[in-house]
Amino acid sequence: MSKKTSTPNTPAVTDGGETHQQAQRDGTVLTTNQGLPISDNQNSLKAGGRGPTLLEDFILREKITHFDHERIPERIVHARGSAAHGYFQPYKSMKHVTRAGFLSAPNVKTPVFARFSTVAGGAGSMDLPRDVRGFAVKFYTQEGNFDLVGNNIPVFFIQDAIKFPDLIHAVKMEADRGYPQAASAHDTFWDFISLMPESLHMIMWVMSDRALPRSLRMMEGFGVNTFRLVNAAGEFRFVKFHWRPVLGTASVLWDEAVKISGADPDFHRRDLYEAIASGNFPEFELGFQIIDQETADKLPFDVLDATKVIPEELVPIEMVGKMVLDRNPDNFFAETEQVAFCPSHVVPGIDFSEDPLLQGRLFSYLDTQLSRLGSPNFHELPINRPQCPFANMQRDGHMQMLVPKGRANYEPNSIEPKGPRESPAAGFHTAPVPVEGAKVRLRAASFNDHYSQARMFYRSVTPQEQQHIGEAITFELSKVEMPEIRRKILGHLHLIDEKLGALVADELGMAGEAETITPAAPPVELEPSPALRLYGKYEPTLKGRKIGILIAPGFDGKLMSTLTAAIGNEGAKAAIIAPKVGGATDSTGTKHAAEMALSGSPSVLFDAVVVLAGADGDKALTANPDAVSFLMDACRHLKAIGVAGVPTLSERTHITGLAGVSELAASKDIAGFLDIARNGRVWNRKLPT
Ligand code: HDE
Repeated sequence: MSKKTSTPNTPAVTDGGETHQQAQRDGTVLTTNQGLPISDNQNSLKAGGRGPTLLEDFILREKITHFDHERIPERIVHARGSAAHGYFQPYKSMKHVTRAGFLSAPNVKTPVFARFSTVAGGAGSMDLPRDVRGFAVKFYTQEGNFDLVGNNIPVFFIQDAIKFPDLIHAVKMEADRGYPQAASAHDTFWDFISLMPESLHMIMWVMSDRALPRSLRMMEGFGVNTFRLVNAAGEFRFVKFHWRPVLGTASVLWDEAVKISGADPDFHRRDLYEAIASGNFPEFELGFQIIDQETADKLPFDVLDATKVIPEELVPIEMVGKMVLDRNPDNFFAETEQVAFCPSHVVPGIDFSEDPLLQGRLFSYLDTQLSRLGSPNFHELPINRPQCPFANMQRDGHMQMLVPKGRANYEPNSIEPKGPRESPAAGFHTAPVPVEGAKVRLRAASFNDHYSQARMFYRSVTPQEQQHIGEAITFELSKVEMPEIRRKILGHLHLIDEKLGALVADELGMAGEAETITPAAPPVELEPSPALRLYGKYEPTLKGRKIGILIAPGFDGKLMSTLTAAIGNEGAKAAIIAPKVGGATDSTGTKHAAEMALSGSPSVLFDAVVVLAGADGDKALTANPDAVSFLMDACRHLKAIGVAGVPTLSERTHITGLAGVSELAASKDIAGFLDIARNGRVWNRKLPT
């Protein structure tokens, strides 16, 4: 056995004097948690160079102990999230409807922290499963924190909080086998849905392209539950909260989502972080749908039922202000992980409704923070701490971080007359909503219609969205092993829309097998609401989008520079890809750097693509399976495609002459390509067979 020679550690000499102290103050000296400077962070303390480690090594023990406890329980839902800091500013005073100070004047700028999340998967799951996205915003107002904890879909699966644990158990990985992760395409989920017709409206949304956002910057947000606004005169009205992305909405196709999940599981997180880091700050407008009691009474559904939307055509959305996300968190754990949202965090002027889902949420979030963050003092963590003064008589508890002064830790008291006291004028007042009735456990009859809005949604969206809904349901049900669950869902689909039911039954190879379902309330025809569409609602734009430019030897360098500049002028980003990350040489022999290598940059990562090459490059790309898939996928995913100098590759990938494919023979052709790209997908492209 060879005996390794070990070098004895030479303790670093510190003078303990001014130079060292300054360095420690500057944060350049490594210390223990007690502030003890560390001389060696590479070797543990041993008895002899090759001997056992000594228990005495308190530095090793402190480091490892801290490491062992680095994780806290992840959120039971919405575990995977990404967040950003920013601010909110109203467009105008909303004093006539709410006394909330942060909405009182256009010059009030309120800091915010927004966290976007998936629901079903664990913290390490990928960004692009088919799922609802959380859209939670903490407003640090001068009257306390207001948390608007919403989703990117305006309705919810269930009407009453008591069903939430069942819903989440059903959608999460199955209890015995521990899979699938972050996927609703399995028996337990669809079993639950098949027995809970109230979930069907939400199911239509979750099977739509809304559940596959292109970017967290390009999705709408909704408060979902109905809240109340209360003004200084004590008048109260119902309100639904809406967020609208300034970049417009965009979604990916299912095939893209599947491939992106492999190519870049952090697709959304990276996109948000990079956009903010490069100064392209995501912006969202906040809108209010304000509903007085009289209007609520006339609606054909209950405003307290979270499985229903209030169509904009019936009650318009008033835009009241804008949120700008302009700063990435400094530390993922301290901020994004430890942020604690609670729908019960409201400010004077905002109040709850009796929505039984919301009522349960008012309990759940505070409760979950206690187990997740481990202490009733979680509000003292920097990310959760109000940015206005706060004072009360609550004391002590695990991890108390404040040092309250004085003797009076009770109220009323006479020994500290300047201590905190209640304020009838400025304090929060619950709206004096009349309540009466016997204590009962029942679902109001006004909650009974489970099919009409599901039908309205399906009939309001574009044909492409309808097609994707049909495909998504077919895909999910194809993964369901028990045929009786599929049959029951088919029965529900028939009630929502005969054609949809027939289509899915046919695609499953189960035509005529739908179970007959008797609805609690027969569906009624509602006016379609075109505002529920995802496509064609926002102005076409390339802002915030990413165009992949694949370059290969002999390409036209001038064309590439003009194209890159034109893309920048659109507010989009050009990403240069080459077969090798070192770059590629243009027709004049100049080498251009690449940001990405082709093997790691499939076209699914981009909104539109361009391929530029000379004769040699064309030949090399045609022989490269990654280049072939790059173009074939872009074609299949209906993306705008620009090509120059790649006749052989174009032939090989069957893209020549297809709609939305632009030959970039000269710089003047760039505008045409960008016009197509601005519109998103080329829906009229006939795919080669
Ligand atoms: Fe949540 N939800 N939820 N939820 N929810 C949580 O709180 C819950 C519901 C939403 O980025 C948990 O801090 C119940 C609707 C978001 O940190 C938990 C019910 C909507 C987030 C919880 C609902 C949401 C959560 C888990 C039915 C859209 C992530 C961790 C009564 C309006 C917030 C946590 C973040 C998180 C409970 C239904 C949105 C367990 C009981 C409806 C965006 O408290």
